[in-house]
Amino acid sequence: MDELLKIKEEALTKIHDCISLKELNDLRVFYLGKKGPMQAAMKSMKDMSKEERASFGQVSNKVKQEITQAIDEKKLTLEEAEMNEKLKSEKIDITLPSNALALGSIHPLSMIREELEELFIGMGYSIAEGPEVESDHYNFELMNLPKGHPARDMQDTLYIDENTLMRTHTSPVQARTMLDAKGKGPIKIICPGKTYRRDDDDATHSHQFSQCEGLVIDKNITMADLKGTLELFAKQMFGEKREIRLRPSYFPFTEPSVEVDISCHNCEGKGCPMCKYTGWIEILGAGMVNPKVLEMCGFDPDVYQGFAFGIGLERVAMLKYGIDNIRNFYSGDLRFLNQFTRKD
Ligand code: FA5
Repeated sequence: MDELLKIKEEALTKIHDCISLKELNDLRVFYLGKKGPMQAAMKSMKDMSKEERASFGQVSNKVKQEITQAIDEKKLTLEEAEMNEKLKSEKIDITLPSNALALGSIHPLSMIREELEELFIGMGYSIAEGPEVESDHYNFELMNLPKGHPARDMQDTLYIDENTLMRTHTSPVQARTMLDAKGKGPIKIICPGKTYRRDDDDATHSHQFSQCEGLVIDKNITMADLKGTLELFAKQMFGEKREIRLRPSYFPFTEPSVEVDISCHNCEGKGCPMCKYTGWIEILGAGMVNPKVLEMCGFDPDVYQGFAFGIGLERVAMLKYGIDNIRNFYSGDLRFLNQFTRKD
């Protein structure tokens, strides 16, 4: 009996002090298994009287029960502690700042193009496209610039062969759109895209640049519609206070033709280096579609009229963002590009 109680005390102490499930399992095997001290003590039963054996049996069962219960309770405690430890080690601190993702920025020319597209789509225009490698026919002939026309010199051309060229402006898309419409209006399109000229590169000129063409054809279109549209464009791109001024000009494909100036947003029209002290900055060419062009492109000029404009996108971006050299747009220099952060 003393031996049993000694075994119990020793087992309960060891169970109490045990710190891992593995150790606890070893204790279970040791104290409750066949080769443990309990079994060894039981062997002495054969020398006992019947009464002694009965009470010894009772006590040994009780000891076994107590050890089992102690092990079960300890197991629960250890499992809980283990789980808590695991949770602690796997805890995620969602308040920690994340690693910043290196986001690219939208190219300033794309920003201007997208802004223009949004503005004109809002006014019911759709976006038209045309090829950059264009035929002389669309780029010049249908724009009322037959071979030998002196105004062809206004646009120094990169020819691929006698009849194929890199488009010098987005105006051939006017002809393509009108011919597609087969003489039936209305037409309301803009066409942003790349254009090419044999110009010497300098701070404001590039051999490849971007334009945005605009064309509206319908009945009863007047110069007032053109002016209202361009005024809205100027205010949207450069601010509510902007005004526009139309100066007579010449383009073979529009009659009358105008150069459009915008009041300088840098000096509010007072005069500064940006506007060469005139208070105005030239921004685009425009006019009423020449009846000859309408006719060549399948529209009856007695029924339909239209206006058209051609905006230099680099020029708009340079004015809007205060960029002083057109080459910045094409250099891919990240110090330049990173200044234009994404709106989103
Ligand atoms: C034209 O190209 C006409 N097609 C515009 C037009 C369309 C007039 C419809 C009437 C009706 P112009 O050659 O002026 O026009 O060019 C228009 C704009 O393109 C210029 O105001 C300028 O901003 C830009 N541009 C012209 N050449 C270059 C160049 N080498 N580099 C950068 N921008 C240029």
